[in-house]
Amino acid sequence: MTDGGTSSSSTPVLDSADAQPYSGVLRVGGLKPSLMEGLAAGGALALPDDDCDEFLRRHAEDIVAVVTSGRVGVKAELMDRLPALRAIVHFGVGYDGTDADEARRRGIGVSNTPDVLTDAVADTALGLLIDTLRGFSAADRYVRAGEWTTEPMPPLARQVSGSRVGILGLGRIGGAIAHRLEAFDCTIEYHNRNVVESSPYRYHTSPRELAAAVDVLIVAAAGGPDTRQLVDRETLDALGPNGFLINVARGSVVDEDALVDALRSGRLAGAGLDVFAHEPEVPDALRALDTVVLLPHLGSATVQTRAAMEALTLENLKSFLADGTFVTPVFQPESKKTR
Ligand code: 8YV
Repeated sequence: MTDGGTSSSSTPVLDSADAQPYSGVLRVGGLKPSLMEGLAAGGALALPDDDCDEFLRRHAEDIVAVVTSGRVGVKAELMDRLPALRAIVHFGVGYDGTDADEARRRGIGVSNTPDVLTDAVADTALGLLIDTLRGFSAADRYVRAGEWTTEPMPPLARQVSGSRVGILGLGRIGGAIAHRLEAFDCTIEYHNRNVVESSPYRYHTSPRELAAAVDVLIVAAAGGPDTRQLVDRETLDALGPNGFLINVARGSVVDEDALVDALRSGRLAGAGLDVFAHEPEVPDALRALDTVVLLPHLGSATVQTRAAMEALTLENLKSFLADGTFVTPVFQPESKKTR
């Protein structure tokens, strides 16, 4: 802020560096509104949605850091156009929208916001699990439609307590889901890329083997090329006509066409989904099914969690701008870029 006066003015006058702490920063895609406002107020630019050629011609050489969401991310083509890029800062724990291998190859660091959203996402998984097995959302629609006075009661539902639950991906979020399930006396089993030595739960060597052993399969694995369609048609068939799928991870981890097929044909009992293959598109066939609970990717969407994610995103950005390192790196920027 400046009053246009001299340095003897009683109003503090910031020099341009203080007023523009985020110069050299580019926002890619939509983020929490207060985060977008704070970035813009600090001098960050925003990549226009369309016709970004002229924008990039003017600004590309100045951009050292991108702030983005895991869903949008930075692909190799955008990296190609940002020759000074050193840091990709994600608002969210997932960073599958970014070509992370390519970033690493180029010495560009990647950060995310782990831990701060673990509880909110695990709570969402439990909420979806209970809603899906007990049919609460469908029952709510029945009451709202005035059917209680005229129609038979909704069909009897399935018990959550004591059920056998398989967790696909026993990381931070998978572990927090398991912790909650213990209070429901559930039998917990899991599949993970590696055996988790400290875990008391039974390990299965494949998603299919896990699905065959449980009533409910909860997907908590990170998205990205390594987990693409890990839950395939055979895994859904192994879960079977009395089985349920819950997904709070990424739509890409499940073969969505196979899921729709299995649900429509009754080869799967139901599903609770916070994530989809082509968000915000949701297949019409899913909307038509009462056995499915659908959420608009709101796993981390609480006031407290989103504030913590925003704070950690800015901590990573400021730390990078100050000394070239992140607080919560997926991997740090290389001090000397190898392009
Ligand atoms: C999103 C998420 O970041 O952290 C993740 O990976 O999927 C969410 O928390 C959030 O919805 C903002 O896009």
